[in-house]
Amino acid sequence: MAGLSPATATIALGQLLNAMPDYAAKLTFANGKTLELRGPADITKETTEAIVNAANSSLLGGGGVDGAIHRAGGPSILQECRRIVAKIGTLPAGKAVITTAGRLPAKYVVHTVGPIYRGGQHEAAALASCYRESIGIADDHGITSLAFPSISTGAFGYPVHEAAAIALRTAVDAMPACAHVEHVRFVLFDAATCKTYVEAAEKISRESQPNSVIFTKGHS
Ligand code: AR6
Repeated sequence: MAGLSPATATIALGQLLNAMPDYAAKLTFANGKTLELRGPADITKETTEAIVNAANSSLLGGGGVDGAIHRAGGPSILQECRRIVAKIGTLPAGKAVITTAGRLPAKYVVHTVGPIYRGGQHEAAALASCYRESIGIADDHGITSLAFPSISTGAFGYPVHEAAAIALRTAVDAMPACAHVEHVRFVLFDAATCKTYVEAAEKISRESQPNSVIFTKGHS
């Protein structure tokens, strides 16, 4: 920006940043619904109406994204989780429950339990169920936008490329039937995970019916 005054250069830079998409990639469906991939990013900062927590069966918190959500959201989330466990017991892998979101920008937290990876035979169905049940419970609550982390690919050891294909395929298949959910976002904590999800999304768009979905690449 040689030759520009500092003020003009600042405005030009601001305009450039505004014009840059904040997603890494996006799938836009013929019905106008969208599935967006963001990263590297922190799901506790998300402004979608609901965020999803990769919890464990106790629902009492833990490390990873679970720890971050409870720390940022404050104690009211844990109190609600305790009430749920008192009522229904521990939560099996593949199931989901919902609480309010305490101090988080989101209004709700959907808590789901991913499978622990043990070789892949039985875990794929449980992982798909996490996404289906989370989208279902969000839709039942009239939620229009929902953000997921990459469930099971941290402490629970699921290989990211396998998990990404299951996560995206399940979300893409579940969204059309939703009365309320219109925007699903994957908020991916590290660049490598984000890249793997972008590749999986591009593959889904390549394999879809012509004109049913548009794949857009954002920042890289
Ligand atoms: N925002 C988005 N993603 C995050 C964040 C964040 N703030 N923090 C971590 N991740 P994990 P799991 C990513 O281990 O594999 C807990 O202790 C992380 O980099 O959080 O389902 C629970 O209590 C990874 O890509 O969840 C359970 O016991 C992804 O989130 C167990 O871990 C999932 O990593 C669940 O394990």
